[in-house]
Amino acid sequence: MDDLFGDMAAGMPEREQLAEGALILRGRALPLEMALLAAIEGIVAVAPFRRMVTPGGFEMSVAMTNCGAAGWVTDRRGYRYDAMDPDSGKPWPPMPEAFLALATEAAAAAGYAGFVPDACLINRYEPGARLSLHQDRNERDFDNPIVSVSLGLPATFQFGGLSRTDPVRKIPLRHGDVVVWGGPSRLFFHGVPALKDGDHPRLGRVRLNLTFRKAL
Ligand code: MD6
Ligand code: FE
Repeated sequence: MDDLFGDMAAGMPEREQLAEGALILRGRALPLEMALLAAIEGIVAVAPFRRMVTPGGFEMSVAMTNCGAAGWVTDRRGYRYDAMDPDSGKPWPPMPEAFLALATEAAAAAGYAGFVPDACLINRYEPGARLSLHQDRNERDFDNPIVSVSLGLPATFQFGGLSRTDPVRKIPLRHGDVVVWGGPSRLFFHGVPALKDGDHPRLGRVRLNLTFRKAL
């Protein structure tokens, strides 16, 4: 169920603080659902999803693409932001207006007024795909928050602390949920365990996640 009643029936408040500086806004992306999905189709037509290779030589189970002035990439040389799509040699597609509007509005609602992302990483999970516990630290400064939008199949989000061995909370993220985090929790470890199979009415057997950052 995507509606507010569904969330409330499931015991999920509309706003939930995860940690200092980190907030879940349940269903915040739903009003823009169609615009977001159309924009993603446009991006993927120019910069298709691909499974990148980690510096250690492992192919990631999550497929990725980007839009905006900078895109997150990984290969044998390391993790970094790059203005160019390495597969095409051309700039990443521009950030769609609906993306920018949602990221800016959600950040402001969470207390981060003036956030203007220049990078959006789009993650595609199929059943079994996972993202192991990590910190997001390839951005130039950590003063800006990250805005994260979940679409499609539900996932469990693992949210830890500043140390890899800190206890991890498990939070369900569903279609339309937005997480904003920055400040004291900006460098907290987090991950997504293997996606469970399912069939989402709009996206089928897929979860998409958009993460907006100020990377440059
Ligand atoms: C995901 N998200 O939800 C993976 N990182 O599929 C992330 O790794 C992430 O959601 C930084 C900030 C927000 C995030
Ligand atoms: Fe991350």
